[in-house]
Amino acid sequence: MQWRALVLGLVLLRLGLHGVLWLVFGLGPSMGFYQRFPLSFGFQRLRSPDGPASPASGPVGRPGGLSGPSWLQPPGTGATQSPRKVPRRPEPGVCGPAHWGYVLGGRDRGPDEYEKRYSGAFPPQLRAQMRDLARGMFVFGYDNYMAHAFPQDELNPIHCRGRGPDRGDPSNLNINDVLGNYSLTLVDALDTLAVMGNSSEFQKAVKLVINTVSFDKDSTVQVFEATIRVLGSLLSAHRIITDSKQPFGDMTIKDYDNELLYMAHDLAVRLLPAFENTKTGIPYPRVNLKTGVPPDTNNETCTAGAGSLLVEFGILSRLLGDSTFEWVARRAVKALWNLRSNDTGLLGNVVNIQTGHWVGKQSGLGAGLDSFYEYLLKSYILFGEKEDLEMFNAAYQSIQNYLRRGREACNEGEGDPPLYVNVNMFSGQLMNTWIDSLQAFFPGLQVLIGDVEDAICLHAFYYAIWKRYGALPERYNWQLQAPDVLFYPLRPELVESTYLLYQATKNPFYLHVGMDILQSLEKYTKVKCGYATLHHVIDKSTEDRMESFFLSETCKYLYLLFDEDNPVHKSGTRYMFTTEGHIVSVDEHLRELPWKEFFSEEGGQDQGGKSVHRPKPHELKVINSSSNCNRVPDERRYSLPLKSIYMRQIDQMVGLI
Ligand code: DMJ
Repeated sequence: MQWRALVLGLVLLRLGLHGVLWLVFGLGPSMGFYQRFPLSFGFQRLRSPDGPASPASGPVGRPGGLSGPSWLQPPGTGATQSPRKVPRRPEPGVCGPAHWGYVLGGRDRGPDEYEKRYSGAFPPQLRAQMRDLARGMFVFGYDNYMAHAFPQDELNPIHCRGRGPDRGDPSNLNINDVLGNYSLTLVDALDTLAVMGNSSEFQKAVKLVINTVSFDKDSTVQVFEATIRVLGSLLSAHRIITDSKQPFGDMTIKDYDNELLYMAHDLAVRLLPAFENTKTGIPYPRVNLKTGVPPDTNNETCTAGAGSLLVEFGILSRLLGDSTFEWVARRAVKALWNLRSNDTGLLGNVVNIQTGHWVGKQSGLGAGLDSFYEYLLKSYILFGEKEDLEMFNAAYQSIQNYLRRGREACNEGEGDPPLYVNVNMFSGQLMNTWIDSLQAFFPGLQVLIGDVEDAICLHAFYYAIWKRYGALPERYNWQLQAPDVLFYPLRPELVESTYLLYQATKNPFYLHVGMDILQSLEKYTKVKCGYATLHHVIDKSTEDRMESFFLSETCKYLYLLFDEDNPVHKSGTRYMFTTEGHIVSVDEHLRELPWKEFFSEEGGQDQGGKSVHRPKPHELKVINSSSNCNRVPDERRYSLPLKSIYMRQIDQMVGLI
């Protein structure tokens, strides 16, 4: 009897092991819908490395250097590894269904047909169940924040307490860069409430923000974090409130007098000192909201931090009719852009704002650079300024030339599947063998430009890592096939890309990915009063922190993935997401330059050759206090139809959404 039980046990163990291997190394069951969506990607493709990775040392990346995956080799060193040409963008008018057809392999099929065909692969009831699970996730986190943490910045979900800046340790930048003592989580979550159609809570939350949040605080925060999490959210909520169409339900606020816009202006003015007294025009990374740039401040900033302020600052400028904010943000982008390597066209990840010297020469798609690229494209989508698109296109080509390794096509040909690695900005040489979890946003950006096939592939790589750990480690070493940095702070990037790829392809594969992510978040991160950071993706221990982007991004993208009829994709208005996931409608009004009557676009001269006044850094405050602040957005402008030329541009850029 015992003997039989032993044999049965061994058989079951073997079957279980097979199941685990299949889940870890494959991308999931071979169901019908994969037949038209042939993705075969898993870690088994990698050859075992001969030895441990040696980051940034030795001949890594040189032809004939270390053996291992072909990602170690620079582009152009193997028969199948020439630098990839950026695929031709769909022509205006070819976007949409025809392009979707192309993505899925049948040129003549529109998304509806695919939806019909695959609807059985993810039943509508299951979709509704997942949508409710995502909403429940948000509500649990939000309610607990309101009950245990508000008015503090963040929720400590394990001990059910609030968290504010670490006054005892000003060098604790992990906390102090983000937490400004301004009810961060509530502010950051505003538009998620609207997207989920919760008008009563949205109205309550907006009033609470108006009545209780102040920026007159002795807090030294990172300019970038304050911009994307707070400024961006205030502007997004303001636009939702003042939208004459109200697609999310009644999100109007009784007697609303543009208070959120004024608050955004107040915050932005407090951030402006970061742009003064900098020799390059690249801003200081941190300011004190009361006193300006601290005397002992650091002159080094990361590229993404300094160069991804243009969307929020540009929106603010265009709503107020005050060029100052856009001007300083644009000046920073251009200053960084001009410092790119002449040889590779790449930028590094850390720069000295006074000397323009690159302190960090690593060029990649993750930490330090991610949203820099994202905002070149998104600024163009929003404002229609051609130079932003030109910079983006050039950057994208350099990325293809130097960062992309592996074979040319996603799912066929010899060699390893493509991967984007970290290289030295000047030489293009590989600097290390890890990628970080922030880089998982990139497939979403590729969807926006129509490079969907490559997006599918990179997303699959990240999903394979997720499947292995039930989360994304902060850094994953692709040579060792193991995490380098083990925490997962509930980041949204993989969900964001999953959502955008689902919108582009309508392939239910992405719903399965979303379900998988939802379920592992529930399983490993849900704690007594919210969702906790995973301290260790392998042993699944947790940390007592729930970052505000969990509510503003992770939950929002998960919800939108399953909420097929959400106004974000069904109302007829085109929405763009800021890097913090805040929705902004793409409309004509934001493509106007309300200050054109005062300043010409090109340096110092108007079109008639007359010299005109340009704002100089030392004049910034004067310009602001002479204030355009009272100039409120003209409601009539909102109802103008988009000009067809802009429509075409938008189609070209966001036609897939
Ligand atoms: C968010 O604050 C934003 O998405 C930002 O662009 C990157 N980091 C976090 C999420 O991981």
